[in-house]
Amino acid sequence: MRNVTVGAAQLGPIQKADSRQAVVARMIVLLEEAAEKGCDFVVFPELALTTFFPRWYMEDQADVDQYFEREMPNAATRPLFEAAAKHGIAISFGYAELTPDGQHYNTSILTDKTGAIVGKYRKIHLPGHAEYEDDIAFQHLEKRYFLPGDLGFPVFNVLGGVMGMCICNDRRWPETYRVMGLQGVEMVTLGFNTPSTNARSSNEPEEDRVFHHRLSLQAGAYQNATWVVAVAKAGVEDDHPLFGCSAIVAPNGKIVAESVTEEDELIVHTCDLDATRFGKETVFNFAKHRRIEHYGLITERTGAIVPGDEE
Ligand code: CDT
Repeated sequence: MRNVTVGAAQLGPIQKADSRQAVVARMIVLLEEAAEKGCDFVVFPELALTTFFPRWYMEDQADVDQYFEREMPNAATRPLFEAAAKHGIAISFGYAELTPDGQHYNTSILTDKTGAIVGKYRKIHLPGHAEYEDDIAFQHLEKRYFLPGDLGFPVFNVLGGVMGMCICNDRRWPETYRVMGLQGVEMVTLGFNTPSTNARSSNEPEEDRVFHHRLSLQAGAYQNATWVVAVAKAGVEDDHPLFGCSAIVAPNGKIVAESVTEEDELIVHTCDLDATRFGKETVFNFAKHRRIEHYGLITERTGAIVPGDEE
């Protein structure tokens, strides 16, 4: 057995007015609870340090940049890194990254148990739109504020296993998991901010949105024989509801732990990384069964083209 006890540290809402220091204090409370419960690893949500600001249309770059971190750790987050190192807990969380050469990314980092950053991922599938749209219920401006990630889907040898990250909308794309699956990933962690309603249609119940969330995680886990740990920022942020349902999914695709509130909440599960072996050696033995000679379209083509409609 190669056990890693994971805490999925869901955060309740973060309002525009909340400071990073206040959020980090909440994260440390969850980390302390995780330490008491024996966690090796604690995962926090996407854009964990601020409200989900891509819902707000901004034209002034200074207004946008107030949500970005220029270095990590920094003054606001150092107490979290120190608390994690004190307890010997690895952490992962998402934040808006502004690089020294002025590039903006939706990023997550992974530390080892000493608090050293050993992995970084920049969100690749950016949902939403770049310009203000006046015919939808609320904005989702990730394409305005972030560049698509430029690091691919790397995996990292840490915590005695093979760890990978993705962020929110990435979880809906099978390519995300498969690229990491092809590197032997044993645990994929991700944070998400998912609105409870569809900005473009009032006909999609929250129940369906949660179903698609779970379906994506469970399929990704099963089809790649990996643990998946998905952590929400939940609750009502300045009148905008986000659903919870943070979940830990086993390599057989079954949910083994799930949050029950839309507040700060820790769910814990001891994940045996060796439980990935069965799937990786049987039905999803990639080396034995994949037929890459038939998969060319996956990387050659972005959108669907119906036969007969080619240029
Ligand atoms: N944060 C994020 O990626 N949220 C998206 C909402 C998409 S609606 C334009 C998600 O896939 O959950």
